[in-house]
Amino acid sequence: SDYSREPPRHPCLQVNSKEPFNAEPPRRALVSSYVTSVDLFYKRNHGPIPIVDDIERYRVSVTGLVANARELSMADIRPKNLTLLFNIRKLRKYNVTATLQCAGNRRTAMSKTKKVRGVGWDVSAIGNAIWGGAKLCDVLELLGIPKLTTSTPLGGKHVEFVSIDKCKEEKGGPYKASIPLIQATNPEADVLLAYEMNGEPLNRDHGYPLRVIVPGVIGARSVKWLDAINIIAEECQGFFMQKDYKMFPPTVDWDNINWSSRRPQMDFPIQVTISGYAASGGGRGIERVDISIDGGKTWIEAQRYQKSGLTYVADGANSDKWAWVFFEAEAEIPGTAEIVAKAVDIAGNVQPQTAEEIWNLRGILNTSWHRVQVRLGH
Ligand code: MTE
Ligand code: MO
Repeated sequence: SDYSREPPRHPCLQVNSKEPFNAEPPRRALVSSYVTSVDLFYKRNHGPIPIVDDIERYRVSVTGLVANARELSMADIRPKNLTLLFNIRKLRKYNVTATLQCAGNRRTAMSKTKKVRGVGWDVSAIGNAIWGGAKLCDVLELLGIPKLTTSTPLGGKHVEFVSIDKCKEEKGGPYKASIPLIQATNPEADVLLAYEMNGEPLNRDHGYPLRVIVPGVIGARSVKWLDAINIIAEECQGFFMQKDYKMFPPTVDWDNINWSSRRPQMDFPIQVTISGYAASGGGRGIERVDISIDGGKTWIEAQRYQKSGLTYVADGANSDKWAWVFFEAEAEIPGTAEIVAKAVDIAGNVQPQTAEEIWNLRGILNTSWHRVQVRLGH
């Protein structure tokens, strides 16, 4: 693998692995802004960052169980004013504010119960951005697959995203993942082929020139550096769908693991950190955030807010359904305290008390109460 042409990165990032490059921002920087700056957004890679330098020749092929396979150029996906004249059916650009989170976020804390394998993330493998791009459902409609389709006439039921980058988990092949066709063709699911992040063209780390954004779903399905979209009958058989990102109970260990016994993880569940974010997968809003300063014996409700345009909206209205919610609470802390934050989503999902009860072999989805020990004075 060639790591000689990696892009420049912000010096503040905590680097968890250099090759491939995996890094997260410091906790305080993360909650300083509702929309995470591109520089400080966590970076999760499985190989060297690919180089696409001839954008004119860049194509995404759409193939598989679809009647009219096609190659799409950037101009097809992101029509400039001039090319619009020649595109009879243009693809509208959408901006979707969505929180992306790695399933391995907070893995390090899970290792305290029992060691888990994987990149050792603290609490910042999560970020919120405004993604600009075409809706996947519109792209598929151009190719003859109507909105809200569960199966194509040729039997396609899943949409696979194949990338340009190569990784060792795929034995040198490309990173890939899939989502169900019904989700891909659902306009409400807001699945994007994104070419912008916070109003700027995607940078190399985040998938230039084009990536998938699957809101409300673990980051692993939001494939970067898109090369091909395949309509397939069964779920993608790639490593990251079948041999990773699955929840195994504590009775399963590396010598008795049966990967096919579990489904690939999709939605991410609820979680908060005391430094101030709460997020729930599947587009579910945050109903309440409770804060305790005595380790969970008594609770107070925190204020929640999101940003609408440039102003903060403090009614917890969940105006951006795919985005995290920031919270704030004031409490008087006696000498020492154990601060705990716990969120409830609109479906009534509550965070579990300890990582122990949800410990799993791959160390993913650590949604347990976040506890921070505080000592004042000295
Ligand atoms: N896409 C490709 N092509 N290669 C990758 O290594 N990593 C995935 C996903 N898409 C990955 C990828 C994982 S595990 C996560 S959490 C997100 O991208 C991270 O996206 P980011 O680096 O833009 O934060
Ligand atoms: Mo991830």
